[in-house]
Amino acid sequence: MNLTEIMQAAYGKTLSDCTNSEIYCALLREVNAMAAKKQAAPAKKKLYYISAEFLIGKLLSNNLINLGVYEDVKVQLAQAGRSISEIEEIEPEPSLGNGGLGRLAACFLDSIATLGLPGDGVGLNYHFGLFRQVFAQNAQTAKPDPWLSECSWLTRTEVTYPVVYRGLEVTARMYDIHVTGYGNTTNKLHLFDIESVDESIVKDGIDFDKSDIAKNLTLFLYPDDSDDAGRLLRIYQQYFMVSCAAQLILDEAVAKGCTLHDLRDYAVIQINDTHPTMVIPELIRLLMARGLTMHEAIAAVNGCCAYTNHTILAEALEKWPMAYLEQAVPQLVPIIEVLDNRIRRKFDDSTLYIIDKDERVHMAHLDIHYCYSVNGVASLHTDILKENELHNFYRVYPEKFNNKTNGITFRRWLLHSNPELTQLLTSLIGDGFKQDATELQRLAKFAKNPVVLRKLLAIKEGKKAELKAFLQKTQGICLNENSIFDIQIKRLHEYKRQQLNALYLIHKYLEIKSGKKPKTPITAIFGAKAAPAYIIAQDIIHLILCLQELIANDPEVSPYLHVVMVENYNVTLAEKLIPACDISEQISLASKEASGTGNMKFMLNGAVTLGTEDGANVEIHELVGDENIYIFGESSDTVVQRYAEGSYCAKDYYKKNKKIARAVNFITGRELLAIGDEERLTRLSRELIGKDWFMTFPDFDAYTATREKAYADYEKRMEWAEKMMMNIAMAGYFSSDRTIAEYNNDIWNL
Ligand code: 26V
Repeated sequence: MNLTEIMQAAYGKTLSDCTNSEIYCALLREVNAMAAKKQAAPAKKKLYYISAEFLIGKLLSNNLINLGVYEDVKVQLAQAGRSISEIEEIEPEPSLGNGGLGRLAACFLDSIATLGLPGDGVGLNYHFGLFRQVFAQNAQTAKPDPWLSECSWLTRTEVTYPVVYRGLEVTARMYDIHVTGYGNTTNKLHLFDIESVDESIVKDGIDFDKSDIAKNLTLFLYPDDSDDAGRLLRIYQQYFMVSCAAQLILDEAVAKGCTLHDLRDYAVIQINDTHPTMVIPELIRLLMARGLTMHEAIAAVNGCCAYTNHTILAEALEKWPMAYLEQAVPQLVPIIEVLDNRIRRKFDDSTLYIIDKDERVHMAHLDIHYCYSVNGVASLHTDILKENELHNFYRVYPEKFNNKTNGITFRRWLLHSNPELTQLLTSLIGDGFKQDATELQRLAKFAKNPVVLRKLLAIKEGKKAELKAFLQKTQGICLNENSIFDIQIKRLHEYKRQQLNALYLIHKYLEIKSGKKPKTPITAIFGAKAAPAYIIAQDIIHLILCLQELIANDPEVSPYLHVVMVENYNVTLAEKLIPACDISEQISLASKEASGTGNMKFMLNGAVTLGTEDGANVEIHELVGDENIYIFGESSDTVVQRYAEGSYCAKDYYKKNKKIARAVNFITGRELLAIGDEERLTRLSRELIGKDWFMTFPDFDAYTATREKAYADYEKRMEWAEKMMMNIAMAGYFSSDRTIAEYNNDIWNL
């Protein structure tokens, strides 16, 4: 790639005379042209990864890396006095996901292309994605987050489909984004949209008229579903996505010679959580319209659909009232009824029914009956599905259940986000790990080598200084780079227990006040968005922001403890925070976090985990051993049992444990009330004492003690560096290349 020639041809200017935007747009066009040339010839059988979320992050650097031209471009820019990081800043980040599930889908697309497998993503082109988070008066407010612009990775295609609802027909158009594989072929992410969407109906933050479907269908990801209109809109969105996907799948299969009876030889559909579940009845409907009997259509669909479960939280398992489906997509109702009747005839067990006694459709049940594979996303999660949550289904379909422990793409989470570490690892073990991540294990032999360990520590220091500069520039936050960076970044949810972290910080604040100062100062960093309708989550953000203000203004404590909540946490921020982290907070209530993937990104970048035996933490623990991780808290068995017995009483802990009482009372104490909102703080404290549904109190003492132990160990720098090295060495298992190879071997057979 010759940038001088490209800029001359595009703008008639030298590289140094071009603006950053001009360079960004020219590079984008060039990358797209290169990617287009790398598309493989259509394979007979293809994977369709349908997902309501694809949290792809910025694409420029990632694509340059995958196409093998990143270094070249960086050098050419530098020679013209320009920097690649300034060009990267121009790119808007599409916020097409909530969190882990969407980011996983993006990592998977990268690995599918990298392994040279024929597989495309299918989703929706939300104009404003998830909201942009803005803090005001120590609280979260939500604003639209537009990302579509003239110069975009999205290309408009000529593919259009009709999508029919009760009393409404819209025309869908497909837009494509190239998915580059690392040194391999290119696949596509297909995002569907309609042209009648009207961005101007968004008023007042993210409020809009939820009833005008033709204008609002693809405005936002998961619009507020706290009311009926919001829930109905989600059904409209989901049906739009799956109807487009189904039409695309059938068209592509038929073009390759499929007779429809043999659909399974042409298509495999991975259903990412229950959001795309309606693809099952929709495909059956379309196959029947093309001449198959119901029986034949069901068999054809069953042969190509596979389902991934990403959560066991009851409130997150979708159950749509039949009345809503009647109102939006009446054509699916008789099909779903037939599917349910077949189950009722076959099994004398109402827990297996698709339609319950309240006329609600259990989307996960539909998936399990009519998919040929059902998988969980970490070993513990799959075990819990089999033994508890989906036990009755496991009994009748043991052969369908399998585990696929999540993974992350090392291209983005190591090569791109931490080139300095990548360079060190390459100098030690060569660059084979870039293709085969398990080669990282060869680093173990350097775990006691002081010269290497000092280099590792120096890289961490450098990334901390970089994060400091970045947050200073973008958010006006000033970090102490000589402190311990202790980071919790993930969606704000009670089960993830940011409130436990906050209780520790209150405890620590009070300890410092009483004269117990930490050897090395501590910086506790949070990043999290909360669903706008999730009141307690908003209250927890409020508490953290109030603590941040209180401590920053307390000269007795601020030299030793700094609480920071970064605004609008997203993929770009994660790429800066993770390489700079010392301690990775993975403190969900055991049994509740299906897997987590941030935990894997942190370990790969040499952070040490402080966590519960939950999700993939269990597998991290097994791999690195007790010496290289800080595990605390009650086991998932105990937690499951407590819920079953209904035996947990928060108030008992509050009454008996002085430290818990002191920390909880502080929430509504004089200092915080002087800064914060009384209603929010009281509600949160009442919630904790009266309910504490996610059991923070039983783990409080163990968490505090284990966190102190980690801080004490941090002082022994060489021993700490050894832990860092062992985490990196054992991270290879968590490459999404491994996960995708397993999906392909066990489920897709491409
Ligand atoms: C969704 C909702 C929606 C309604 C309100 C409450 C609520 C709570 C949780 C969810 C989660 C939806 C599924 C999900 O995102 N699961 C995440 O998937 C990741 C990738 O497999 C996994 O690493 C995370 O542990 C899991 O939470």
